[in-house]
Amino acid sequence: MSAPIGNISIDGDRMWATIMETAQIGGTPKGGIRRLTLTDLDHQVRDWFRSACEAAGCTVVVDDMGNIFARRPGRDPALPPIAIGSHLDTQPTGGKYDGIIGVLAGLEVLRTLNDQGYETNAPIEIIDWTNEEGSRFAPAMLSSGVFAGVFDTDYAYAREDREGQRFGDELTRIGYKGDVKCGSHALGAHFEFHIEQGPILEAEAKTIGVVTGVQGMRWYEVTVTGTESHAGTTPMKLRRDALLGASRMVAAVNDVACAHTPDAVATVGLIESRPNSRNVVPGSVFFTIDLRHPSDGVVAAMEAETQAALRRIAAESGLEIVIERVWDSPAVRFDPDCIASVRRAADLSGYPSRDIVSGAGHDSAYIARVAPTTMVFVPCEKGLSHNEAEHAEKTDVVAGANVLLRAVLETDQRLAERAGRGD
Ligand code: HGY
Ligand code: MN
Ligand code: MN
Repeated sequence: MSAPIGNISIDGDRMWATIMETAQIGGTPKGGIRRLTLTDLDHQVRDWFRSACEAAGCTVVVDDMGNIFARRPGRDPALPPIAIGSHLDTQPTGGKYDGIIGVLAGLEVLRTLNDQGYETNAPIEIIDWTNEEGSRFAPAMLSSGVFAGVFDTDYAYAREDREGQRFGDELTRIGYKGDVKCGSHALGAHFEFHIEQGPILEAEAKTIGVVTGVQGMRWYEVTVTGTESHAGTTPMKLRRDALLGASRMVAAVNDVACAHTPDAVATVGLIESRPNSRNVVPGSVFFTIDLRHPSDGVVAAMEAETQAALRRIAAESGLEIVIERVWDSPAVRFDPDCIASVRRAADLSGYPSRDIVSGAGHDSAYIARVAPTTMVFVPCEKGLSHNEAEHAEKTDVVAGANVLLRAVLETDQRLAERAGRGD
């Protein structure tokens, strides 16, 4: 008979050592990680993860989107696996914890179950979802999106980075284009452990965020076209300056979010001015827009206001404009039973917790469409993330991993009983 769930704890030192070890793969001088998806560094950490899971007795399968599934067998192979998933790819100036603690806490859960000789009813699967960040290849959460049927592989393979490299070619190049069809197996449930990436838990001195859902988000690509001309000879009133117009548009995007405070956010994170020469009036500017709000209705209103503002500025400035919506991820509500298991695990473990809606996107937002899903958050310092200075306290990360472990084990028991196959 296995030990009562509440008495099983992970080995915090071992997990922390694993986080610090893999942080060296793509580690930056400022203490962050630069490990863009499908680069050689992503290849390296994938190989590391695969061998660590095999050493823990897992069978490892890679699907045709490069998602890695490390499965620990349970008592009843007929039960769909309970998954612990997140991502190992990072932003260009990412931190050590975003996505990474979710995958490595999953590995620690497996190692702990092995140490304890604990046999689950269902198999447990640790998943590394490819291209969660969407920084190199837009949109974000691309591979969990294919798994959930939101995108197909042809669309995904054709996505290009800013250098024109194709997702499918890069997946093949690093040897992670598996032959298993993405989305071809069911999941009994999906849990994701992650830093909050915002200021709320730290401000309220809460150790655990019981994540009830994810806000709505939309991405756009904008091209503004004017006329390249000589910086010294073109009179100001004759110019068609694409960068001047784009600058006014960036300010207008900011105004749209400010008109829907306190919950709306809007970001222009990527901008390219051409020909990018100091003595040429810019003739063309490409930039991206990221709009988010907990309500899909408000995101739609923000989209309409943004479109109107940008088209007005273009008309006033004599510029052409093309606005393309490249991603629409509606607001998501997670599974009530999974949420309750996280809340109970936090209470059982004596950690202060609060419900929270995720401002950041996560693979769980898409997986929630095909499996009962929720997330466990822990605070990060000053809520800072997507920054090399991202920091989480070891005690919080260990606490969160213990809540993850206990929520997964309780869910395993609940689902087995519901299937009439519990121990
Ligand atoms: O954009 C996001 O919220 C996530 O970090 N990919
Ligand atoms: Mn993440
Ligand atoms: Mn991220």
